[in-house]
Amino acid sequence: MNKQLSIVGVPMDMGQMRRGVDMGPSAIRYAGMVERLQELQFDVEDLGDLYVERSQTQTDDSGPKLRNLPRVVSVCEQLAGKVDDIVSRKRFPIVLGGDHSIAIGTLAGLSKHHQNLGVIWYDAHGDLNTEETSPSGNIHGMPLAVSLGVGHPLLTNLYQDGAKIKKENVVLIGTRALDDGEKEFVRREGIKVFTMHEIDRMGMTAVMEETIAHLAHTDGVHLSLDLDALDPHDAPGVGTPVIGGLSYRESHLAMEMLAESGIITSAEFVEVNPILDERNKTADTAVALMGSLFGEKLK
Ligand code: 6HN
Ligand code: MN
Ligand code: MN
Ligand code: MN
Repeated sequence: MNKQLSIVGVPMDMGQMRRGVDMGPSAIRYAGMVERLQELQFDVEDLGDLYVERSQTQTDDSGPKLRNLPRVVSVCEQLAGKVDDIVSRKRFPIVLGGDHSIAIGTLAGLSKHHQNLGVIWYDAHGDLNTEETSPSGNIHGMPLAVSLGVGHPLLTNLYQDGAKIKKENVVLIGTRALDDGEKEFVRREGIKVFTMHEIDRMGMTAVMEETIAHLAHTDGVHLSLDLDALDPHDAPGVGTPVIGGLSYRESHLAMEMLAESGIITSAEFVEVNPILDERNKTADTAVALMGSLFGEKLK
């Protein structure tokens, strides 16, 4: 694994309606992220946070179907450039959210360096909505569709024109709250999905073995980890919690298997909202999972 890590925080809360998720990067750092990774002998560079406008004082001018579109676009452009630069310097990017809309920027930046990027979408949700199918108008429910080239042109053509990833290179894990339009998307495109049902039936070990095999032909794998994939018991500080989620131990097992596989080349941890949290539990969980992803148990 690349031992040179670069962290970038994105205090973004405009992809959804609950304030506080902009404080996610601070909460994750406060939970001891940098020290944890340094103990594992990584060279850690913290690039701080991107500048994101405060949303509370601004009115949304883009209509309810794509809330805060211009501002989401500008932050994601900025993030894409930052991620592109990190990878150009041969370092491993770790992006801290912020809401999940930022994945549009992360994947756009990564796509400059990968023709065949694999993506693991570890999330209760599919994030496969478009402005037509979205029940909320919140862009954090759209980043995976956008990265596959489906959505508003300002989003799909961000940083580089068109799709950033291919449908056969995507695996969803922990899914349990798909909207009707998202179910249709998954069926139409034949996307690989391990719902909670499959995880219950197969067990996380088999799910991760299949995931790793499914992505074996790619030229890098990005882990997009939405903390709401976990059960709200272990990750209460998220804006869109869904009961019946992955356990703390299952999630560690998943991260440990990814560490053993050595396939992960970038990661993001999103949707931590300290305002909704219980004593920074969700940020603590994020940092603990990073420990496993970066090989704590292999030491
Ligand atoms: N997330 N599917 C719902 C929507 O509004 O589109 C929820 C999206 C949640 C997004 O948690 O990153
Ligand atoms: Mn998400
Ligand atoms: Mn989610
Ligand atoms: Mn529990």
